[in-house]
Order: sequence, then structure tokens, then C-alpha cells
Amino acid sequence: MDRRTFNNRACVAMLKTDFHDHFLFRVELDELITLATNAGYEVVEEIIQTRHPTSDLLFGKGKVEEIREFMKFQDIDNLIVYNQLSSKQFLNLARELEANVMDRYDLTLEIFEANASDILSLQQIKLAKMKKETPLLKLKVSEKYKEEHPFLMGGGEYAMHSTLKSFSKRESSIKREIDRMLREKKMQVIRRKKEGAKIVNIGGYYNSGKTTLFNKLTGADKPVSETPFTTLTAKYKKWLENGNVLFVDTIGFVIDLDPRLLTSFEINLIDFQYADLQLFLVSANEPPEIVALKLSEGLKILETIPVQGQKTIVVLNKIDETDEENLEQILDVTRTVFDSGDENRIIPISAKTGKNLDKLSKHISEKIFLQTSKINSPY
Ligand SMILES: Nc1nc2c(ncn2[C@@H]2O[C@H](COP(=O)(O)OP(=O)(O)OP(=O)(O)O)[C@@H](O)[C@H]2O)c(=O)[nH]1
Ligand SMILES: [Mg+2]
Repeated sequence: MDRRTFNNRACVAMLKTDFHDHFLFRVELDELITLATNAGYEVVEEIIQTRHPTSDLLFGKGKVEEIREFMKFQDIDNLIVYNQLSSKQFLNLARELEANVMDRYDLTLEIFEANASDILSLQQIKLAKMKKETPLLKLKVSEKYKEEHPFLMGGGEYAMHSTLKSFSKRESSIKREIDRMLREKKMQVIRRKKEGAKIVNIGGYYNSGKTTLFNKLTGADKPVSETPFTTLTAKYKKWLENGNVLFVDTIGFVIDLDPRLLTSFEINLIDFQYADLQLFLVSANEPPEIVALKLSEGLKILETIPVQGQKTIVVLNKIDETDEENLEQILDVTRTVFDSGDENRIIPISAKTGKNLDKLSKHISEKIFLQTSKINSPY
């Protein structure tokens, strides 16, 4: 479709395939709305259809017609879809609606792009976008080919093919550059570890206060904000209490994390893989069922990263914004979800006020140095 300018009014839409889901979809859709709003969209309407997906449009044909009418009438230019769209679905929806269509992955990349400042993040975003565009281009080429010249290729198709070729060339050169940076980063981390440094990774949901905690523990002054994905690039800094320990502040997780994000941002996994200890942050100023969901999903993601059996401490942050009763319930659900058999691996804190940071520090020390002495000890 032509590249006209779009306004910032948006519909968010979800195809709900689980007929019995009365809770999760709401959390997921709310998170999508938060992300969209933070990306600068004015979310005007949400549309949910419960059915099996269609291969052409994801939603049913009638529903798409309804969405089209609504968007036209309300002067809405953007459709943000929760579900992952295939190239075919994306192209068909964009044509049917004559609108800017994106899925959650595109939206996340858009936010990443707005926040990225370093070369590596920008290269990773560029590559992720190219990977996404290649199948679309291919689809367009094959459609045009079938439609116009069943036997011969016309000039337009040659142009498309040459675009594809130069696209894949650029893709490979960016990939090589990223690989080089990846190797460099790995070597740097390995060198630090050889020199005796212990690494503590601060992971968890976006906006859970990872950077606030990192700043408190290391004396750093990294930017902190309510905007999702404020932190895209990890930073290593010495612990104020013990210079042999390095903390890493990493990129945030989202619920139902798109696996493509994990592979595209491979460099971020290094911080998890080489850490001696994982701190996993979840905001405790939310209802217990949300905390439970975020925690179980987050721990599942951690399991997909081939970390080398390090210990995890679950840090329930922002307790200055929760009352005692809510915190008790949160502790209960956390114990159920994170059944480590060790009470000291669940620590409620406030990174902002500093509450319980001494307790957290004590357990960090114990966990890192105890682990090491066990490994070194012949007994
Ligand atoms: N009330 C309260 N707010 C906090 C606390 N810790 C962090 N915040 C606030 O939560 C927001 C997000 O904090 P960040 O430290 O940027 O969170 P993050 O996890 O690094 O976020 P991303 O980098 O976007 O993934 C900011 O507005 C902080 O001021 C806390 O203990 N209590
Ligand atoms: Mg951050």
C-alpha cells in the first residue's frame, strides 16, 4: 500500500482462541494498551474476537469488515494486533483496512527504536525489522508474478528481485557486524570472570525497578522512568559493598514474550548466561494474581535461556506502594510459584526508599560466595 501519513489513533485487537480464558487475555490486552500508549498511540477502541484463527486475515471476514467500517467512521489509521501475524495475514489486513497494521512484535520494535541510543541496539533492531520484512517482500514478489505474467517475469518483478537481493546482502553484513560485537562482549565477560569477578544479573519485567535497584547498589546514575524498555543495553558496574561483584542491569521482560525478541536480542542473553546469580524483579504494587502470572511466565522464560544452573532470588519490589495484606498474599502466591524450599530467596524490597536493601545485600553475598566455596571445597 502507499506510504501515506497516518494519524496516531489506534484500535487494539486480539483474537482470543481459548474460550475458557476469562483472566489472562485481559492482562495481556491491558499490557498491549500500555505499550501502545507509550509508543505514542491514542488507543480509541479495543476489539476482541473469540474464534479459531483464519489463515488469510487472522480474524473472521465479517469481523474485518466491521473493523474496517469502524476505523473509517472514527478516523482511526492504526490497527495493533496482539497476536503474531503471518506475512499473508499482515498484507491482507493492511489491504482490507487500508490502514497501518502491526502486531505486538512490531510495536515492541517501535518502542525499542525510540529508546535505543547505542549502535548495537540499533543494529539489532534493524536486523529484526529486515527479518520481518523479507517474507513480506517475497510474498509480494510471488503475488505479482502470478498475477501479471504466468510465464514470464516483467520488469517490475526483476526490480523486486533485485531489492530482495540487496536486502539479503545488507542483512548478512549487519548480521556479521552483530556477531563480531557478540564475540567481543562474550570475551569481555569471560575475561572479567577469569579475573575473579562475580556477576549478578538484575532481570525481570519492564518498569519493575531494575535500574533503580542497580543505581542504588552500584552508585550509578542510569536513567529511570515509567516508560517501558527504558533500558535496552546492559551495563556492568561494581557493587559499592564489594568491588569483586559486578551487577548487570538488563532489558525488561513482557508477558507472553515473543520468542523472536529473545533471538533478535541475543546479546542480552549473554548477561543472563554468564551471571553467578539472578535477581528476578517483579513489582509488588499489583494484585497477587498478576504477580503470580508475571512470576511464573518470567521463570519460564529464564528456563528457556540456557543459564548454567545459577540460583535465582525473586525480588518483590515497590513494597512502599502496597499494604501489608496485599504483600502477605503476594508472598503466598510467590512461594507457590517459586517453590525453591529456601525462604531467603524471596525478598520484598523498595529500591526507591531503600527498605530491606540490607537484607537483599546480605543474601546476595551469601548466595554468591557460598556457591563458590561449595564448588571449590573438596567436601
Ligand atoms: N514506588 C516505587 N517506585 C519505584 C521503585 N523502584 C522503581 N520505581 C519506579 O518505577 C519506575 C520504573 O523504574 P526503572 O528503574 O526505570 O525500572 P526498570 O525495570 O529498569 O524499567 P525498564 O528499563 O523500562 O525495563 C520509575 O518511575 C521508578 O521511579 C520502588 O521501590 N517503589
Ligand atoms: Mg531499566
